[in-house]
Amino acid sequence: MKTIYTAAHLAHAPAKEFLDGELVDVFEKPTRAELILSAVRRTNLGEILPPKDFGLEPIRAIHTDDYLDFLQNAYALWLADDRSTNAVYPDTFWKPQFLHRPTKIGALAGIYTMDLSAPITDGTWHAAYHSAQVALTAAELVRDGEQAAFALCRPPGHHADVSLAGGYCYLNNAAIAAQFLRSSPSPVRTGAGRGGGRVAILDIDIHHGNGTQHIFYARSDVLFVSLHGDPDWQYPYFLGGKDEVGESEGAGYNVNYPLPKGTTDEMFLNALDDACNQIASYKPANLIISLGADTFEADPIGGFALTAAAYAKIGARIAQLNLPTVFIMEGGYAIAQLGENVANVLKGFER
Ligand code: Q9C
Ligand code: ZN
Repeated sequence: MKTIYTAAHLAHAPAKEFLDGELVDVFEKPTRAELILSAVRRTNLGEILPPKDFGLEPIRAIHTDDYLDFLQNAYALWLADDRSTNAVYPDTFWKPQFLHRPTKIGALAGIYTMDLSAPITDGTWHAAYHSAQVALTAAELVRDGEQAAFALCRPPGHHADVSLAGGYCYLNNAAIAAQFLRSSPSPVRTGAGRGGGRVAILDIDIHHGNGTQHIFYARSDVLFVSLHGDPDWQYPYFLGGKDEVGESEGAGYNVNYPLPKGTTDEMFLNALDDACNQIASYKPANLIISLGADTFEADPIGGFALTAAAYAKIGARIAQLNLPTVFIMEGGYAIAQLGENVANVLKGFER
């Protein structure tokens, strides 16, 4: 399969995030994407192509204009407010009982971010915009007839909501790609073809894809299925429960598999099997995989016990669905094995 990659992600390199009460070096760093790219090269997965530019429209189909303006202007406002760190962090967080609309950047950041792990640097918008274009380019390849494509997105996207950044995510690449596939019938395949049909999103990052879930929560034309650490112990804590099944039109089209700490290969593959059966009965035209490798036993912010051997099996199980599939890179922070684990999912899929 083809891989879509751009060096634009290098523009996003915040120094610090706040984790477990401490300011620490960020886990979501540029070297992640470079290591995945070299593993993809080493395995001869296929051609590596730059993204096309689809502009802002497909991004505006998911995110609000005020949020997109915030992302684009935040760092300049930060500098104008005499701040010196290389990234914007909220001073305080907005809650529903608050009545005053703030203008100060530290407070605006508290409206548009949900935690202290989505710092906004000078280059964050550039990187996030092109990360979304990477996802769109991979989606277009699949829409136009490729059986699969790998969007090597960085920064990741599944925690980003309509007007909310968080958990290293700014633009929801998977949601943007899903909406693009929904609203763009293929020029080469008509009728029951690849574009314009229903879309299933399978999220296998260890963190629940809260943004993706919420974006499609009331819709039946996009099925969201997620395997993740139970929100009782794993970030993002406020979504990801088994009882979250969708609402109104979307009731029955959201499926969560919250899993315990220490989840093994066998436990994960069992849940994946069930998730794949759900997807098969939905009969989507296209499948999007939010691909995280932070399920690995050595992941520094994970908590599952998956071994390296699991990743090819995960890819092979997904391939059994026999659907046109867009892989979209999300998390994974065990730097030494990250590239290999990701490449093994993709190779496992191709075999
Ligand atoms: N004490 C992705 O993998 N920090 N994002 C958690 C827990 C945020 C992970 C803090 C982790 C975000 C795309
Ligand atoms: Zn994650």
